Amino acid sequence: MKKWIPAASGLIAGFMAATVFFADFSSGPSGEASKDSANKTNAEKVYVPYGELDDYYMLSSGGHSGQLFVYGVPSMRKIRTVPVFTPDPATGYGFDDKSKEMLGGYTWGDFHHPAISETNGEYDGKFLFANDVANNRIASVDLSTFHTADIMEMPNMGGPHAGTFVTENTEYIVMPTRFSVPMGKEYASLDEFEDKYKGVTSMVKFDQDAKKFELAYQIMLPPWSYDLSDAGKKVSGDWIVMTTYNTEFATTNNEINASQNDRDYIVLINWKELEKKVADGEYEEVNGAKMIDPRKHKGSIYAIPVAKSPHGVDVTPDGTRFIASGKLAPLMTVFSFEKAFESIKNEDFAEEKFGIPVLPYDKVVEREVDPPGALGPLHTQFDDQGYAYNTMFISSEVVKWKVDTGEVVDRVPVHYSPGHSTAAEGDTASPDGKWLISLNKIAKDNFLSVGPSHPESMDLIDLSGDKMEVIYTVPVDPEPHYAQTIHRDKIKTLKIYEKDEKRKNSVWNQEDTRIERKGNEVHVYGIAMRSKFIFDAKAERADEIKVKQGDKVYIHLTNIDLDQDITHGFGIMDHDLNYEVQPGQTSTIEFTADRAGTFPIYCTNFCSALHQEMSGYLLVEPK
Ligand code: K7E
Ligand code: CUA
Repeated sequence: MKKWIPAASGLIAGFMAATVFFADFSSGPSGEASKDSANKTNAEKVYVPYGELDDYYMLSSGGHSGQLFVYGVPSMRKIRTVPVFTPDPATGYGFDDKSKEMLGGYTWGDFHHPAISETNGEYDGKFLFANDVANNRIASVDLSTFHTADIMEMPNMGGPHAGTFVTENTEYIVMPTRFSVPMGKEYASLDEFEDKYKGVTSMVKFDQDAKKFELAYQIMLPPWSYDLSDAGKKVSGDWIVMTTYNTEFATTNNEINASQNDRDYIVLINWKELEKKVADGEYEEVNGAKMIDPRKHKGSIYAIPVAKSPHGVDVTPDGTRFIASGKLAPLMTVFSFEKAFESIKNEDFAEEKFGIPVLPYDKVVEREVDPPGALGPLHTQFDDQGYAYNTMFISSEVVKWKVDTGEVVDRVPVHYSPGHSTAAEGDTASPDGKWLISLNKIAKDNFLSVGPSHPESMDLIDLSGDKMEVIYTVPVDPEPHYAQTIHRDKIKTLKIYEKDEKRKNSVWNQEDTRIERKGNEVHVYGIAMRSKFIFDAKAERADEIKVKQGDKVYIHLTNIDLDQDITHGFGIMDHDLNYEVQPGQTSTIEFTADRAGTFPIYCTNFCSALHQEMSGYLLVEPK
């Protein structure tokens, strides 16, 4: 058996044999011996000694788990799961009143693309945005607490798969749709697809002080499907670019029918101009959204033909180019913003689709990059040396190439079928290089088997030498769809929630604890501290909640232990209720005491030596 630490390169060699079927390596695997100046072994590179911290946070979507996964890089240790679209009993997310209201009754979401808020095209580490493909929602996570701050549902959309991504200064969070649907999802036969169905993009604003979303406006586009998109930077800062597929308008057997055309489109949108249109009232109101229809409000939206069923499009860090990946066409196509602007200025249009002028491909393209045998390019990341890195889904590899020349300089196998990859600060105006993590859809034989279905995997790739080197792999729960990797210095977390005596429903000392009755509503204003609950300090038993059957009960709990990491839980037996109060936090749960009886209450978070004693009773007196 191999030992786990030094085995990284040996394992890779082992994988190589298993990978022949998947990949055709023209340049062979990269060197297995470390060539970086420090001459560290692969094991040393990933090892973060006890007591030291990782350099980067990798913030990864949890796909249809609806959660956000937080990893440290380079150790690849999982640090936390942050519940976003799915209730989580460990933290009580979705149980307390605020988070329950945010979730709106849903018990799952499909979170694909995290986007960290940006200032001047750099991650600023303040918020992270998340899309829910399944239920047309957008969420924000406050990176000072790693708590979900707001969730908003958007009308007229058919799954905002192609979001989230942010404009240069987080003016907008952009959410293009995957499925086209009739406006308001009203009934319309699929025979009327071309006519009645639309592919809507939402432009969302986020107020960072109030921590609230607002739908600014929507763009009505043809019933194409939209895939992962990006915002421009610097020269292209006013623009967003989106890829499309199914421009065939297929409504059945899409595997074949949506892949007929040799070309689909890249859509180019000037959001600054559209913003002006909206301010000037150039829109229609559709189900509460300000809708821009390019057939009525001309300009600001253009299309460019691109090789068959493109998957993603990424803007280069300097904002001068955008790169579309082929999925079904084995090539990356580099387009020039400058050329596109020139064509637009000269009104050099090849045709028009749905009121959208189509720019001539030849005039906007800069080059096609087609590494021999590399199949299924999906997404592009960048480093600090002018190189691009493309994941190849079908040939299971990462290809490194020079953006300026299209020259392919290196290829490395990953295991297996990578979707996205994430580079350190990889979506910013100044990527760091250093690390690339390949987010693989299939792990197969890499880990101990847990049945027919295995975890997904993440391969850590060292970018510091001339050759890429896969140095480590970790399993991950489905599905680490996409991630962003941000330097740890940019994230400033709270140690505790600040003591705010004016906070609604908060109680900060024993004397103020109380249980108040208003008709059949009972409000408990309690505190949690090591190692007891105090619901009413003046009562005979301070840790007892006594109500009458049928009462509506509100438990407002404040954790007055203002010490980092001292968190308390609150669970009630047989009631399917549990929530968490972090240091200095106040939260409320609400329930109807419809069953008479005696129900123990206890702290669910191991908080002190006397955690086991931190308990009480809920007594529900029969009617
Ligand atoms: Cu992230 Cu098509 Cu879901 Cu690629 S998009 S893997
Ligand atoms: Cu508080 Cu355990």
